[in-house]
Amino acid sequence: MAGEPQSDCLFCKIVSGDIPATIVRESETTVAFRDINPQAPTHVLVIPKVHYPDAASLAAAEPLIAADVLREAGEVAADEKVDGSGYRIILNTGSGAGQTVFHAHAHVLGGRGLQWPPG
Ligand code: IU
Repeated sequence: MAGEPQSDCLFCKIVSGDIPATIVRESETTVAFRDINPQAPTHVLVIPKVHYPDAASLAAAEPLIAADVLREAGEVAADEKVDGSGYRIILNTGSGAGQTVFHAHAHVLGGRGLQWPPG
């Protein structure tokens, strides 16, 4: 069923606690944890507890949870004190855009200068 945990999904296993992660925030609907391959001094992933393959499909099915992900991303930036200097919320969507894990997630990147356009 849509949104149900997927047995082959790494991020579903982080939600269930079967795979460890450095969790920095948790809400009723989301988990935020440090990326294992950080691309900036702050690099945190915010994921919904429900399984959708990308942010757009999450937003279409569960718009309130998609909003929770964005709110939590902002809270991460405040917790990490990168909100003053500026930070980026990134939603890679599709393999051509660099998505490698097909459970919706928002990257929160900050703590260094960020170029535009991104590569
Ligand atoms: P992407 O947008 O799908 O490319 O982002 C997936 C991210 O998940 C990527 O930055 C990985 O470093 C990160 N990640 C992780 O934090 N823990 C893991 O066990 C795995 C990937 I696999």
